[in-house]
Amino acid sequence: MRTRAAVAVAAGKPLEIMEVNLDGPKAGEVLVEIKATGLCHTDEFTRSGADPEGLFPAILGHEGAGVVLEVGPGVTSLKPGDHVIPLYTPECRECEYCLNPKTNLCQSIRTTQGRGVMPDGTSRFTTLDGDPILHYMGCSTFANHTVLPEIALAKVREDAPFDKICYIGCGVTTGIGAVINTAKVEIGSRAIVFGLGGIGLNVIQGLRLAGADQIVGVDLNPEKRAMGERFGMTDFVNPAEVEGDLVPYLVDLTKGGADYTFDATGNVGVMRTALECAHKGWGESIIIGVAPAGAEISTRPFQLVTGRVWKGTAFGGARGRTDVPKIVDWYMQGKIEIDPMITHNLTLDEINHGFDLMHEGKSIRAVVEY
Ligand code: NAD
Ligand code: AHE
Ligand code: ZN
Repeated sequence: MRTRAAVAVAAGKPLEIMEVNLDGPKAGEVLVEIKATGLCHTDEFTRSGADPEGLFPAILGHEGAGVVLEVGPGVTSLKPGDHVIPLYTPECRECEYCLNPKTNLCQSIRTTQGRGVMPDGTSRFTTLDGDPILHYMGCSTFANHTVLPEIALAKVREDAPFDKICYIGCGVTTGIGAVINTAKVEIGSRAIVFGLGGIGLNVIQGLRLAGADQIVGVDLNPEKRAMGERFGMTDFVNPAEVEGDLVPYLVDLTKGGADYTFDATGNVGVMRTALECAHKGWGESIIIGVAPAGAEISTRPFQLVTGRVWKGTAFGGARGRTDVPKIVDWYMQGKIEIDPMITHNLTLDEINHGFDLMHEGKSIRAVVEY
């Protein structure tokens, strides 16, 4: 079939909107009509060329929601008409990783996913001239139709709005999951969140859900303050307004250091600050941000010797087919909020403008509806 897509043709170039060919689903695969997709910073990270794993040409996008149109041979858990959220972290429930409760990083299709192809080693997308176009993070939600492995789709309730629940495909689950699954924050904790964007605000609402007493938000953009407070932030710090070193300032503000700190910036200098303002003896710092090619983190080992813990999290430690339907339920029950974070609704033709808004710090989540 033919479908419309935003194609990343080369690193650093704007996405090109074009008609592409899409082959039908092969064994174990599912054809999905994407109804809405969110623009996550990670898509921009790859488009810009900062991702060491970035491949071109590719159809980016990993945050979406849609409807199953057709299932390939052997697919048993889904049928046409089912509502689904694509999962860049699949859940096969059979691999060594899925069988270990300590991780959510299903590895059953990681190699082919990282090469931009389906598990059989081929791509379903081509240009109208027949040249291959690669998949991205196994999802390619910047196409109106896409093909995914069955194990990379969470079936969700049909009354949930696509233009909101698409965000659960990355940002919402990553932020809330980092608090609940990775940090396992206790009631009464003090926490610091660096970066109040599409991920950091969800960390804040996760901290509120977990019953944290103090939630400090740190961002260079003063306009992020209002949204942080809207979701439960108790203190705002703009590093540009702090005289002297930020670490002692934040340690003082949290009465000796935070129980939990979160990096949602992708800046390795911020990651160091986040570790060092965690409480001596027990503070844990969780890296969520994705850092550019070649970047490395550093600190004095003494920071760890004296009891601070450095951790990371992918997709908030969530097992997608199991956890994502539950997060959709939380949204529908009003336990978590999504709507105020979707600041812009765009068409596919406006997708590059969506990335401009992200750069300018004007959007939290821009959502493209097909
Ligand atoms: P975003 O651009 O919406 O937000 C980033 C925020 O950080 C902005 O508000 C910006 O003003 C702030 N910021 C930048 N530099 C700062 C600094 N030095 N100090 C304080 N604040 C600073 O991005 P996002 O969509 O929220 O994503 C955040 C990061 O998380 C990105 O690196 C993204 O790639 C990553 N990410 C990781 C996962 C995962 O599974 N680990 C999932 C999604 C996104
Ligand atoms: N390719 C990059 C790393 C990118 C990365 O860390 N991706 C996160 C998801 S970000 C979603 O917005 C992830 O889940 N990683 C696990 C994995 O297996 O890729 C690099 O630096 O090489
Ligand atoms: Zn993402």
